[in-house]
Order: sequence, then structure tokens, then C-alpha cells
Amino acid sequence: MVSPKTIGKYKLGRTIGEGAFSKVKLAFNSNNGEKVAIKVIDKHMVMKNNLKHQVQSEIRTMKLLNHPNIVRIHEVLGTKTKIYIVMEYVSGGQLLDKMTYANKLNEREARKLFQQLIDAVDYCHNKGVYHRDLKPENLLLDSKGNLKVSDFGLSALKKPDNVLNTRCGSPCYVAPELLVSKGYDGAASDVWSCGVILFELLAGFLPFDDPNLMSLYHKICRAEYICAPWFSQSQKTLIAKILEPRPGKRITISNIIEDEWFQTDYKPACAYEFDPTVNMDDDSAAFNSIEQKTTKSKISKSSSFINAFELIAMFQDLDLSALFEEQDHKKQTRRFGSQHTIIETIEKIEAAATHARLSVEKMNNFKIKLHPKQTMTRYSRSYFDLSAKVTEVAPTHCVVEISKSAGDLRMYNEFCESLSSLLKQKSRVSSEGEDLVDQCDAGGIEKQDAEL
Ligand code: ISQ
Repeated sequence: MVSPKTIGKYKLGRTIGEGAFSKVKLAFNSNNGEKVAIKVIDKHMVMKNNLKHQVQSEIRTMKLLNHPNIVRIHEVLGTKTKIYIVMEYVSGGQLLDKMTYANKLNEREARKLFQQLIDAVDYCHNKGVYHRDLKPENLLLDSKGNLKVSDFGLSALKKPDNVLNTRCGSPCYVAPELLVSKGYDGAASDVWSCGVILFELLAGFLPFDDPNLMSLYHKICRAEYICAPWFSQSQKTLIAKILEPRPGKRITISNIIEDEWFQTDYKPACAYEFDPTVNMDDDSAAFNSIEQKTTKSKISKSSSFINAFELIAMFQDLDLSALFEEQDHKKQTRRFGSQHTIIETIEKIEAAATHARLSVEKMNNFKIKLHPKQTMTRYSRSYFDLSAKVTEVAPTHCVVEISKSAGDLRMYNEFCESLSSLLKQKSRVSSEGEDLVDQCDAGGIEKQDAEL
């Protein structure tokens, strides 16, 4: 008998899902017998399609998502050729199977699933994450019949021609603006897909369907659909607001949540997000409950801060650059803890840059690129790639990641050491950073202390 393939502590079983560059396998944790779902991604395909950075950043994003209606990632493992994303196993199958079996759902059931879908989408949109491929195949049901969205944030793993890659070989769930132009608003297009799903849950058939692809495009672009005779007025009104072809005029997630029909029997996810007894799949209850209880007692619920687990995730198994070590051996990253506000932290980075004779280019509120000052020729610039990323953990706690993928190691070390020293100092930075340069020179450098 052939023994099952093993990845770390996981024994791989049968395939339970398939995507463009990936397969999902059922697996067993040999330490505790727990079932998990493992997405196996072919690294060569990712590299060949230039998706390395996108996949890295999307996996990082996915790991930060912690919502009862989103499939949770446990850990990420890598071998030379494969990336393994270990996720909670959701035992109730795809919503699609339920739809096939039941045809249409009763109003209560359809509304509950739609509310859970909107909660998950709202949570992700608030974190700047868009799904871009919402359809019943990506909607799973746990053992209690609650909805879990899979693949949130993994848009890189979808084929570029994915618009045509749906179950009926047509763009049934895709927003019109995606069919006609390249640029689109991720939030509005996810809203459209939720509308198609709501229609299908209530009707048992799709709003837009046509064997002829051109006719189908026309129907979608003009939002030509016919409601089922059993649709109530309030259902029709909400669906019409969602299936609005002009993305700018389409209802937003917040307005959907305020809708009267939506509000009926609505239990927002946040009300039970930290209750370990509710809405968890049997197989992953222990994992989630420990995490969620601890999160509740210690961490602010504000969505602008990452929680302790999210932070641990960043440093533990989530050194995603290691997954690509072969191709990325030149990149160096150092991390520092900062017990300052994000603004003060950025000021300290700027001061350290001044000290190391680097000029600062702010990419956004938390990402900074640094370039050598004197030798700012086009040539030297392109060969010096140093960036600083600041993550706010709490009002006066940040994590700074300094990455160098090219350039002079001496300059990088000088900058890191200035920064390490400045981050240890309590005083506020002057806007020019001169005070800090002086303090830094006077105080000397104590290596590593602030480094994580
Ligand atoms: C989790 N459980 C079962 C099936 C799955 C498919 C895709 C992603 C996660 C999953």
C-alpha cells in the first residue's frame, strides 16, 4: 500500500477543490487528528506568471483576516516547488451543492446566508481586501449551515481570463464594468456578485443566463433580468439597487446593511465574533476559541490596528520570503519594534534616513522608499532598493520592517543601526530630524535591542 504524502505534521488526503494554479486537499494533522484543507500552489506556475509578489502579499493579507464567515488560514508552509496554505476544513460542502439539491432556498435561509456573505465582504472591504470572484463555488457551509467564504484576497491565483472561467463557461457573476473596461472598483464589483448570488438563492436560477455569450454580455451590461414571481417587493427593491449596471450608482455595502429586508433577523457577525461557542466549524473549534478569547480580553477591536495574533502571524510561519528563498536570496529584511505612534515612528525613519544620507520617498502613510542622496542618478537609484514599512499594532506600538533587495550593504546597516537607536529614544523628533541625528551620534549604537 502507498503511504499518504506528508507535509510537516499533515497527511494529505483526497482533492476537494481545484483552481487555476492550485488544488485543495483534505489533510489530517497527525498531532491531533484535526482535519484541515490545504491549498497546494505550484510555485513554478506562480513564478512563470510573475505572480510572486502578488501571491506573497495576498497570503499575508489572507492571514490577517479573522472573521467567522471567512475560511481561516492556520499556517503557510513551503517546499522547493510548492506552497501549502493550511486552512480550516469546512465540512458542509459548497453552497452550490445545496442549491443543486434544494433548487431555491426559503426566504429565512437565503437571507441568513446573504447576511453572512455581506458581513464577510464588509469586513474584508474595511481592510481594503476585495474578492473579485464571488460565486457559489467559493461559498462553503460549515457543519451548522453557516457560510464561509473561501479565497478572499487570493485574486492572484485566478487565471487572467477568469471572467470566462465560471461554472457555465460564462461570466454569470461578473459585474458589467469588468466586461467593458480594465479599471474597476473592487468594492462595487463584489457588491454586484453578491446581488447575483442573492437572486440565485431566492430564485433557484441565475438573473443573467444565455447560451450566446454576446447576448449574455448585453443582458449583464443593461441589467436585464426577470424576477421570479414569488419575489416580494422588498426583495425586488434591494436586488434592483444591487444589480445597478453603473458602479457609481450601485448601492454600497453599508446601505445594504441598513436595508429593511436585510435587517430582518439580522445578527451581525461582530456580535458573536469573539464568542467561542457560536458559529464555528466543529473541526476547528479549539483553534479558533483560544485565539478569539485571548483577542477579546487584550486587544482593541478597532479595525485600524492588527491584533497580537496577526502580529505573531507576521513573524512566525509567515516569513513568506523564505518560501521563495531560491529566487530571492539577495533580499534582506530587518524588523524593529517601536514604542511610538505611527507618526513619530515615521519621523524617526526620516531622521535615520537623514543620518544615513538617504532621501525619503513616501509611497503612502506606511510605506517609504529610501534612496542615496548624493548619487541620485538614474543608474544608482535603480540599483538601490531599500524600503521601510510601518505596521501600527496599537496607538503607541508599531513594527518597522526595513527591506533591502539591492544596493550597498554598508548604507543599509548604517541606516538600520541609526533607526534602532532612534527607536529606543523617548523624545519627539524635530521635523528636520537634526536633534535625533545629534542624539544618535552622541549616544552610540546598541545593536539589536529594538530589533524583533
Ligand atoms: C475548506 N474546507 C473545505 C473545502 C475547501 C475548499 C477551498 C478552500 C477551503 C476549503
